[in-house]
Amino acid sequence: MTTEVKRVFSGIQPTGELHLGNYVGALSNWVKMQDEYDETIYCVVDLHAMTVPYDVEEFHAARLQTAKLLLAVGIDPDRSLLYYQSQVPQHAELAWILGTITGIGQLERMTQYKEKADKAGQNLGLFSYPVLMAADILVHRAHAVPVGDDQTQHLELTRDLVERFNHRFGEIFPLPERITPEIGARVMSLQDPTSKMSKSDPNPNSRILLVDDPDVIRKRIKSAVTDSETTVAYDWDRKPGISNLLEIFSFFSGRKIDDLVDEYAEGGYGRFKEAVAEAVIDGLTPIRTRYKQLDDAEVAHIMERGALDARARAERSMVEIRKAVGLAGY
Ligand code: AQP
Repeated sequence: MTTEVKRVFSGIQPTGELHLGNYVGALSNWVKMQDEYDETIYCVVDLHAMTVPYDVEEFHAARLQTAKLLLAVGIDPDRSLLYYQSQVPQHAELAWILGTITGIGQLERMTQYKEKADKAGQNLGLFSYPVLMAADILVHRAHAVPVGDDQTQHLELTRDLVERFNHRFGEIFPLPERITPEIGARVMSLQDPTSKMSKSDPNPNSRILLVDDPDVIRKRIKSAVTDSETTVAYDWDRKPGISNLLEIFSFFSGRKIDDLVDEYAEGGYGRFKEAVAEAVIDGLTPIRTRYKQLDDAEVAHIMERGALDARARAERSMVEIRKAVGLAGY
């Protein structure tokens, strides 16, 4: 059932607003891969976001806001399939099937589960989150998955499940490859450069949102935690704060880290931070502008159209999967 068409799948949760880490680590690759692969499929994974406590109205609004941001960063609905996960029930059906070949011990080792369960409390959905993520990827038989570094363990589980499933039921799924950017695969918090920038960090100064205006961006970068020295250098062990800013700077300016270090090594952190802020502002301004121009009803229509197409594609896969596992017919 493997095919010559090279297909990309990735998803993002509609929990809160999207931040620089999401963009640098994942979304920028989503956009690029539209030119590099035959098919790109992107999903707002709302079922995943239900695994932590949420407010129903805010959650509903965040789905649409996330869809709008994806369009604003450059996902083109004429070239990519874009939809809400919950509108395609085959994701959940395949997750059930994959769950029957997933070991409990393997899920218990997932660091994201441990971290989130500590913060938000345990539930079965949170525990089986990586199985649903595997189903998201495999229901489209994707070959490549652009994600940040934090998803490495989940992708490994997906690859294990592919091998286990194919061995038991026949060659149904291709082995998906994780695609991460060379720099910025893990953008760190601006307030604690030893932990990743995250939507759920209670301190808003820890992150920059894609819709933040220039003044907020300047303030957040100015107050980013660094160290007590004055020389700009790329050294994650000794200078995690400065190294994080250097990666962000390099991403947005398109310049090499060595080049930036040469130019900004001396001259103090103040001047360096100002330059980082201006590069980020230049990069995010077009996204913010496009976001403001998008019409809610039009975006809802795009998502509806995407779901129709995604359901048809996912069902084609499921017909073969059901047959392989012995669930076809009456
Ligand atoms: N700090 C980051 N650096 C690089 N990539 C990141 N990603 C997230 N944070 C960073 C990548 O963004 C994609 C979408 O993430 P998600 O929203 O589906 O899941 P997440 O990893 O749970 O995002 P957050 O912000 O960290 O949310 P919370 O706070 O809820 O845990 C993924 O490809 C992810 O790798």
